[in-house]
Amino acid sequence: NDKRIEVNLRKQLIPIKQLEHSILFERETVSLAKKLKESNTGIIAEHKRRSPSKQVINHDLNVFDVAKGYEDAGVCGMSVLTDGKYFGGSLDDLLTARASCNLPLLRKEFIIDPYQIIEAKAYGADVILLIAAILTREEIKTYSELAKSLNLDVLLEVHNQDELHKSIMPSLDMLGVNNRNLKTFDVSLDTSKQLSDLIPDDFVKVSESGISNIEAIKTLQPFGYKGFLIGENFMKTDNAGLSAKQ
Ligand code: IGP
Repeated sequence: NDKRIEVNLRKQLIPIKQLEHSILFERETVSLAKKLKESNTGIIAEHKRRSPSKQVINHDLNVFDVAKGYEDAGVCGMSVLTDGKYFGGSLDDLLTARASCNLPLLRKEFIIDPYQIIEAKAYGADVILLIAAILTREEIKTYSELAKSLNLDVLLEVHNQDELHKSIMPSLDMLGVNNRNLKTFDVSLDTSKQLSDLIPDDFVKVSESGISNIEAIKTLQPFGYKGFLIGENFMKTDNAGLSAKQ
């Protein structure tokens, strides 16, 4: 696995012991799942400069302003892409967002090593993403239990029925259905509609990707969705925060 090698070879890896003694590691985390349950809009707004499907989305917005804008807009949480290779993000972006707002922050990353979970907390995250398509059930269990032990919320992402069945376990807080097929980049809200019934009620349901207007949210709410992860639609504008307000 290429990516695994990359994590291990990343330069200047800070030893785990040091991460565990960092200031942000001591910070009391905020639960995104709880906020979504209490909200009637449930928006998780994302910072995303570029993506494999759209190439450039926006290179001009700085994370500090975007985070502040999202918070002012009254969203429930913010997602920060920390993957550099495909999305042009970094851990610096996560730190900057942390310095700018009090929203629960999701570290949006391809997590394939427990180190990245410790790192997420040390850089100010409240939530981690686990992607069922790239993890075994054993890994999902180990990683989500580690996250829970650190008081981080876990958002588990699926795209089909098999991934969902493989992943259901009590150490997850939120079940995210990605409307985008990561292989073909096709986007359809039908994915969320079709899988909603299969998600047990004890998980907060989140619909991810391709949500471009309030109508989309209104059509998904009757299917039980409490969270809506929106990136491109906000990031493609001159003022991401302002677009999240409308
Ligand atoms: C946001 P969109 O279509 O609103 O920009 O999508 C988010 O769902 C998407 O960035 C995403 C993602 C991911 C990115 C969902 N799952 C996994 C990277 C890795």
